[in-house]
Amino acid sequence: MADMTDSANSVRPGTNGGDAAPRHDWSTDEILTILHKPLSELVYEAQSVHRRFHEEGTVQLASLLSIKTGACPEDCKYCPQSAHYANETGLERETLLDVDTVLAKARLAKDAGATRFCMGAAWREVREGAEFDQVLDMVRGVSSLGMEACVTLGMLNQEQADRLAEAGLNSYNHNLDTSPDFYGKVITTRTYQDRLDTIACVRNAGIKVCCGGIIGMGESERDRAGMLQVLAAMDPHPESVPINALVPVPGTPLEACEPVDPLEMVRMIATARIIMPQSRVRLSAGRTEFSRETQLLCLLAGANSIFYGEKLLTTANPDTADDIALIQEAGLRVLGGAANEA
Ligand code: SAM
Ligand code: DTB
Ligand code: SF4
Repeated sequence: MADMTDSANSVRPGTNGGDAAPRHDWSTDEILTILHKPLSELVYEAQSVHRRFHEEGTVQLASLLSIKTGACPEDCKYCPQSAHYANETGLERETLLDVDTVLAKARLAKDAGATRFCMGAAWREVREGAEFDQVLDMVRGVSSLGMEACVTLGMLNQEQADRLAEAGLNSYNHNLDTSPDFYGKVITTRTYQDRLDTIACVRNAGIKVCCGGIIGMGESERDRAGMLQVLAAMDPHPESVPINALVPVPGTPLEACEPVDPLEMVRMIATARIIMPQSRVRLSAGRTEFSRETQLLCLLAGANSIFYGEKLLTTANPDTADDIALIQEAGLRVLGGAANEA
């Protein structure tokens, strides 16, 4: 195998050298070596891979909507929607939104330039019944608007994934969140293997996989590399890899975590780009704490999507006009075109 410590000079980074097939055998040590490269080299390498695999220079705008908020039985320590911390966070629970409300939001997002609409439910898992049928209608409605429909509904089984595929779902978001080693410090109510099993059902149903994680929860750099190792071992790689910086919500057990060093976010994005060259790398939660310049660096280091709209699921996100200006300042274009004239 090639010595990947000098991959920029020896082989096409992220691939098996001469051919363009992405690699799935990255070791955690190799990934750690990339994460630790001198920043100028790391960003150069990531930008080179990015240009080779994503010639068009576009950024996808994905809008998010929480279709069912709060009261989630899981204990994810970062999450304001967990019922375990509801007394401390004070987040109001809401029942599932109706289909018309969701489709009206999707239309607004489309008019503002988004080409992907992601709907999130604070569920531990999907359960058959009227609520799931309602979500299937939302998926049908969003796809019929010509947008990529994405949902994140917790765990699911094969039959449920097949029904989502039939309804026209483009992607299912289910994150690993962190490395297998650190995972138990963040979540105890579902296992890492549960997550991998859900992702396998999504893949088997022919739905695109959106899978990434969070940095800034107290994990080590080896944990960050370990999470990327599991993602890159997936064959094919997840089509979409969201990298979130922890939003430390007051009342959650992780409220006092140190803010993520902006350059660590750049490093994480650049490394994801290098080892998963064809994936869409999403600069996700945490942008309100990052300067314009940090976000520009992330775009230069290979991020080619952002969440767009005033809200993520329950927390704030930058202004849409600022985001369009940011993309223009980077010399990039919005995927799909609608927002480029704004
Ligand atoms: N309940 C579903 C699940 O866990 O798969 C879907 C919704 S959940 C909110 C989706 C993802 O959002 C989580 O896996 C996590 O990576 C991310 N997330 C949640 N709270 C966050 C926070 N405070 N900061 C950064 N990312 C967060
Ligand atoms: C993902 O990786 N990040 C998004 C999306 N997938 C669903 C969610 C971020 C949530 C941030 C906390 C909140 O707004 O509640
Ligand atoms: Fe529930 Fe998802 Fe939040 Fe975990 S991340 S508490 S599963 S909504």
